[in-house]
Amino acid sequence: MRPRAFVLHLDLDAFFAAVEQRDKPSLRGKPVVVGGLGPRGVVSTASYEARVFGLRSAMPMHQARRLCPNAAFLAGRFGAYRTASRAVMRVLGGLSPLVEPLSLDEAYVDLEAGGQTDFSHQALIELAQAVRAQVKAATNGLTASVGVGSSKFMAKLASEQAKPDGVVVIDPGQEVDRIASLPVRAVPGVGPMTAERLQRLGVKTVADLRQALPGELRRELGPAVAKMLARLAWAEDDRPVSAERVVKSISVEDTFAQDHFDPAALEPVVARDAALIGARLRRSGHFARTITLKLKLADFASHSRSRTLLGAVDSDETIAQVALDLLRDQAHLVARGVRLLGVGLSGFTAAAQEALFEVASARSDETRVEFPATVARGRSEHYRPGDDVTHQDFGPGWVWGSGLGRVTVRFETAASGPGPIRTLPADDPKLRPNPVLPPPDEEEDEAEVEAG
Ligand code: TTP
Ligand code: MG
Repeated sequence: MRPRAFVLHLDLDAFFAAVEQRDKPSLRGKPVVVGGLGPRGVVSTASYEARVFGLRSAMPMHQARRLCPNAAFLAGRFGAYRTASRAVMRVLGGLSPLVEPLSLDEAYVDLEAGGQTDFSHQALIELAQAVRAQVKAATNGLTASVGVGSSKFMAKLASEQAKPDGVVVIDPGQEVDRIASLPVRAVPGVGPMTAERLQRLGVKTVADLRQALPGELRRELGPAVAKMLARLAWAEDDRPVSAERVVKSISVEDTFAQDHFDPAALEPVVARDAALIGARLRRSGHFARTITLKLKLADFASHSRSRTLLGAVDSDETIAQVALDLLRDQAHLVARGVRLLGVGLSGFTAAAQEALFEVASARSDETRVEFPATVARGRSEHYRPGDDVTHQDFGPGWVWGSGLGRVTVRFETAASGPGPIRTLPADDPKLRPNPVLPPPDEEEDEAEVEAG
């Protein structure tokens, strides 16, 4: 570990919602929710104005609508998010050659590799403020929070504490005290499952973790995780910032305390894993075409089956549906006892291919059909809330709502100030979709999915 605060972590504030507020002036200062708008959709993110009502990422959309009925509920515009992300990563690339993107809106930077020599508190605060100003300028107004510390753990913690729109520098020497009273969830790698297991041992905070008996931790979590956590509890984290993160697949796995013999008992596990992994996929800004279900049996035999869909998807519902189908295909194995179940995604693309996606066609197993990476959405009946449109007479605007053959559009842009609303026939020949196209793929885009 280096005694200098050389890791910078940057994370945009309420990213998807902030892009929407930037481009839709009438929504600035108002509750905005971006996510799946269908009956089983979940919240991707909520603006800080909506968070006051208790809205959170991954919350079911129907619950969000109940808690905050007056929010604007938008479907999301990935082209715009990817464009903003690209601009942010460029700014960070100017700071150091060692930039590790974790998702579309989040990255670590190794400041030492970038030639920084002054690691005084004041110099780091100034640097972080300068980065935030550059990000704001490069994205036409998005705010980022920045944390700086002596490790990834500290830098990320610092940026969380800086939220929203702030800077926190954790000086070397402060680390151990700084984390003592935090819940174990603050430790990297501790997800809901691990936290639950720790809770069973009476371990709630980082300080509790330091007191825990090594033998108990090993038994509950396995030797590798136990060792890692024992170190992280003392803020020992020497994970390097690494720019090479070409991740081609992501997965979640559950190892069961007792073997399962009944496929029905595994179905809720599959559904939960699908939601977890779906959230990670959306966070990375990707869509996936291949879904894999892995089973490890009591006799340690390992079986996995994959299905490649015709179109790339990112909804929990579709991932779950295909994974459950794969489970059904392997139901005969379950009788041998399942000790581990995993759901994985691969075949990432930057754009959805919803027009081509039909679950029925997904059932024809293991057939790979190549399609172009982007399919233009484009018929009037497909206008989704938040989509960009343009009208020959009224200019550019966004879809406020649609249905019954009509589209309601607010004619405004990032630069225009709040604009008027008009309701038009959905087949008005003067009205066209006007999507922000995602930037062409560069090498760096490969690195945006978190490993796991
Ligand atoms: P986050 O950085 O976790 O959240 P945020 O930027 O919206 O808010 P803040 O950082 O200020 O707390 O995620 C970045 C984007 O990733 C988010 O805007 C939407 C997307 N996302 C999902 O789609 N699903 C999720 O479960 C999460 C956590 C994020
Ligand atoms: Mg963020």
